[in-house]
Amino acid sequence: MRFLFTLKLVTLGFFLSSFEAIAQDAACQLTIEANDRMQFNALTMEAPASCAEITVTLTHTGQLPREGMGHNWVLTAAGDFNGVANEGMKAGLANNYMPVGDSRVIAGTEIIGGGDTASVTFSTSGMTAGEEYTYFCSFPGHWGMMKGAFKLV
Ligand SMILES: [Cu+2]
Repeated sequence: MRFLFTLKLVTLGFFLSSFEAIAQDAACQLTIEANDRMQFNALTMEAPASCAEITVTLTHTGQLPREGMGHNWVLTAAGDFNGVANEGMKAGLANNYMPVGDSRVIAGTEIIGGGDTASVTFSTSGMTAGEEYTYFCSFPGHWGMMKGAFKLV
């Protein structure tokens, strides 16, 4: 009888912890949209600091092609944003307007056009909870409007 009871508790604990793991996993999956009016649909994004990895999925809800109204989602430390944005412009569309091999780029998706989706998964190991990071679209001229604050909370 006692054995059965213990077994049930262990089973319950197992289910609870797998439920927590699933909930935790879902909280580490973020989505954001960009449109033909050069806008993201969110000015801030956050994820739990307990996420070892975060996946961000960007959907371009517009119709314009990537050459004219392409968007991506790039993450840097707030202080690195300007430099990365400017150097990204020189890197060109072939490099998704991101400086190649630049360690200041924490994460970045490819540039997509209307109707497309892109995602990126990155490790949070070098990031600090509570610190402000900047996400932006590195397509030339877009980051004035298309940027926001990212935090691990
Ligand atoms: Cu853009």
